[in-house]
Amino acid sequence: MHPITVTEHLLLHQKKSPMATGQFTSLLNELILSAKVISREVNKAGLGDILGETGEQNASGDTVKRLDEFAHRILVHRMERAGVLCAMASEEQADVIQIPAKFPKGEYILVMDPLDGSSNIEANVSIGTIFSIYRSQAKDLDRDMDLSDLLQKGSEQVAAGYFIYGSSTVMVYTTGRGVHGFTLDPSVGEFLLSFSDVQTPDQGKIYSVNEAYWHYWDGTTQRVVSAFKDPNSDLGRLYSLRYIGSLVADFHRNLLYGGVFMYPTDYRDPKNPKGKLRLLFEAAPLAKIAEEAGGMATDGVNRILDLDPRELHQRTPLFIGSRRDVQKVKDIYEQGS
Ligand code: AHM
Ligand code: MG
Repeated sequence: MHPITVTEHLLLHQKKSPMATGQFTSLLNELILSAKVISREVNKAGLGDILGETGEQNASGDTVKRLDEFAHRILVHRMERAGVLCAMASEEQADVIQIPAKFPKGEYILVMDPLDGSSNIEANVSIGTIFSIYRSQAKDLDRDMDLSDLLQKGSEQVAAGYFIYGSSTVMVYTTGRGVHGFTLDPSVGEFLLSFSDVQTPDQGKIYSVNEAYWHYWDGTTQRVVSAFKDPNSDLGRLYSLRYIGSLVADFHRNLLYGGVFMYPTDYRDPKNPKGKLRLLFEAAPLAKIAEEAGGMATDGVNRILDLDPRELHQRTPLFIGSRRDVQKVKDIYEQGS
């Protein structure tokens, strides 16, 4: 059987949408090309001097690895020329990224984490690019975009997805019509459809959390995590702990096998008073994918996609995955301490 390429898949979907102008398909095609370049660099990273730290810190204060910087630069370089965006934001840059006046603009906004999980680069652990696409609310696209143009609720996302650079390179995306996954065939340089309309199991068998932070959590959060290892819990099954420490990889495994990923508030840790993960760059795009696959995502109380961002680099607690598992988390937070 002839495998469907991601380009064919995008074109088929474009035809089904009366709103489609082709701009959106071009946007995804440019992202795919950027990801292929990043994938190539990640695969050969051990060979050159590209590995290692730049010595600088990114907008969130993390030490920047060289590949993070490379991924950020390649994405900005390609996407600003694509003629489909009016602004971008990257986890690697503090402010809104404007499209230079010499390039044509389009109606879309790209929000991205160019290389998530970068602390794992040296150990050959899977890392990834997360992306999120919004439509600009501004009437006049010729002006520079303000922060307020970018601070949209996750529910406004037109599309979201990620690329994983692991044992193979995988792309997962949704435009609100199912979650579809593609695997890069390096021999032909094409992403080929490996699953369409993925639905995550309603209840999983995996919980994923950095349990070393136990003493940074309040009693309610400790009870949340305990629920997944309590043989007498009403969840009714034995869970396994799996934690890679690379969000895209942890999320992807749980999406396919079922389970819950948790990065709670560790309010006694002055470094990360609201947890570590960023609402716009990490939580919102994965929340859109989780919901589209039949799962859920919450900050413990509120639906992630309903949160109103106030800052570009805002952090949020995140509980995401199978519906029944995330509901259990919410129930415990609702009961309180
Ligand atoms: P990064 O964007 O700087 O790579 O940080 C995000 C990563 C996630 O991939 C992962 O889930 C988390 O940090 C792990 O954090 P911790 O080491 O505190 O468990
Ligand atoms: Mg990240």
